[in-house]
Amino acid sequence: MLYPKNTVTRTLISLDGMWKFQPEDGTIDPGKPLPAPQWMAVPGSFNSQTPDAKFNNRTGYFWYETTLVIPADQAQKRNVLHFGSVTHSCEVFLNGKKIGSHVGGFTPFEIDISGFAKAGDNDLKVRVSNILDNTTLPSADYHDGTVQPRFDFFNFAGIHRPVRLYSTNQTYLETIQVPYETDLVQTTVMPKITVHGDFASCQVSILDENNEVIDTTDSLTGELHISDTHLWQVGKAYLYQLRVSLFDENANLLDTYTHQFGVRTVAVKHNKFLVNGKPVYFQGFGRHEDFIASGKGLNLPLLNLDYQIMKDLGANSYRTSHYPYSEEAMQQADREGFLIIDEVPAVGFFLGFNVDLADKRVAKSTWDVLDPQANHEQALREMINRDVDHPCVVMWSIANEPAGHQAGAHEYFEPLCKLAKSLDWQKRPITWADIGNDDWDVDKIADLFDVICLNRYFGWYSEHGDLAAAKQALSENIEHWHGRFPDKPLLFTEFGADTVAGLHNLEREPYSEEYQTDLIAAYFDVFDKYPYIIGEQLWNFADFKTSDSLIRVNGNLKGVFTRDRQPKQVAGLLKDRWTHGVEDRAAK
Ligand code: GCB
Repeated sequence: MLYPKNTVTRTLISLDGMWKFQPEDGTIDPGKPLPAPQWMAVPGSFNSQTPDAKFNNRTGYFWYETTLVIPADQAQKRNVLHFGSVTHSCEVFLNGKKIGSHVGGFTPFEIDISGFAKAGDNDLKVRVSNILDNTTLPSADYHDGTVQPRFDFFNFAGIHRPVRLYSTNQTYLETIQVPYETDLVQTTVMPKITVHGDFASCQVSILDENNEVIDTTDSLTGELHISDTHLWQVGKAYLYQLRVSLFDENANLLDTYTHQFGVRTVAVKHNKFLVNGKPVYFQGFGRHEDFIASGKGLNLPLLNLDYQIMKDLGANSYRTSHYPYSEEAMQQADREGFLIIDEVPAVGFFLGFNVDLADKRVAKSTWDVLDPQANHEQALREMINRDVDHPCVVMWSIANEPAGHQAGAHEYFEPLCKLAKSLDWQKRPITWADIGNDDWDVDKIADLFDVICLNRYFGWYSEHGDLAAAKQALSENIEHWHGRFPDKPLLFTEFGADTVAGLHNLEREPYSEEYQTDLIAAYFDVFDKYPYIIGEQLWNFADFKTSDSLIRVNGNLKGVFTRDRQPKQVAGLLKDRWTHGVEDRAAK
């Protein structure tokens, strides 16, 4: 699936704006106008656009409605509706007829509406579900019409990313991927292009950043060459474009599309993570797509601000915890030279988490009770197909904090790891974010992955308030993991402390800005001792909304920034550290 763009042969119409919206209540007929609608902004979560908590927390089905106007000259063409994402699943109706559906809330899908749409006004309705259960990604307990999330972020739902109508001719480019081989100077590009329909000839060219053509072929399967390659580098992006054009026998243009890519290599070797053959050190965050009013909806000014804040601190990376972020976020990471760990929404795959925490014993294995394999495979396919050509993506994360220590975990993950490698022409490294319960002595899955990512909360959920003990536990944990997997790099993908912005405490106690600063500094002291630690990504970039619970006061407060992006004290520590010595940390 190609990211929708206007080109000489393609017209793009945005359907973003105010749509009509109504929770399902037995009165809705897809063939008739919604009987009692309210306004809802698209893109955006529906949960944070009213002050009514009961409404915002509701579980079930929700209807969106808008008028899709197709200009007469466009009606002759092939017309496609493209959704950036609808969370978590949906059915789409045009003029009262169901024309498609999609499961999975964080990846795009599209529907060819040519046979159903007419010139002029068309009634478009989307029936969205926010129901999650034992088969879905993310995972949740679904009982008596309510969802109990097994994850620590608010179950935002709705039409989260842009909705666009685009038109093509009957012959069109279906997919483009840009596999290449490079010795970092000479690059050979072997595009993989699929076309629907007939064409007489084609032209495939590589353009540099000045839009100069640097090589061309007249075959869809031809090789192209870049001599003196401008590499895509961390913090110093360079992006090429592959332009593909199809012609009929009279040399009329049938379709044309330009697809962006960057050239760089990624490898894991002897405890190091190499980009373009040089070790890198990941500095950055676990994050969330989360904000006031827009919820998880695409918010471009916020997206830009977040990159600027992260760059200002000297961050060079983040993990898309705990689901693939918008394509626009990945495009920006390509431009800014960020390193992205791209994560599927496999979160909450740990049954009996509380029981396990309390007495280290679970009645039944997660892998006997949950049944998410088919959806997990689908989510991996959709994420990798969407993001495979983004140079920013340097690693796939197959899950966050699964019960990797329970019986059946290895059998569950092995085929998914193979699938991830098989879908990716680059064979990027794969990882998962390990939870403390699935520790070095009980883990059954680490051998499947290239990098061990650790989420650890010494000094917070254990050794609470005692940083000397936390440092000791952290060091021991690192040494144990390294002892068991001496060749695998370790990357800390979560560590942090809930911190109430503005709370200061002379004794530097938990929840104060001082404690958060001390805890992060303590982790840094420990990390610097070990050459095989390849990075530090704090939890979290910013405070974020969660469901209510005894340990969540106005959400998760482990942000380095508040939800409205005001810095806490620890931001100064990060800037001091990250704007100095990153090369030394990478080379240590
Ligand atoms: C974790 C989870 C993350 C939570 C975090 C916390 O381990 O991966 O989703 O938000 O802990 O703050 O408890």
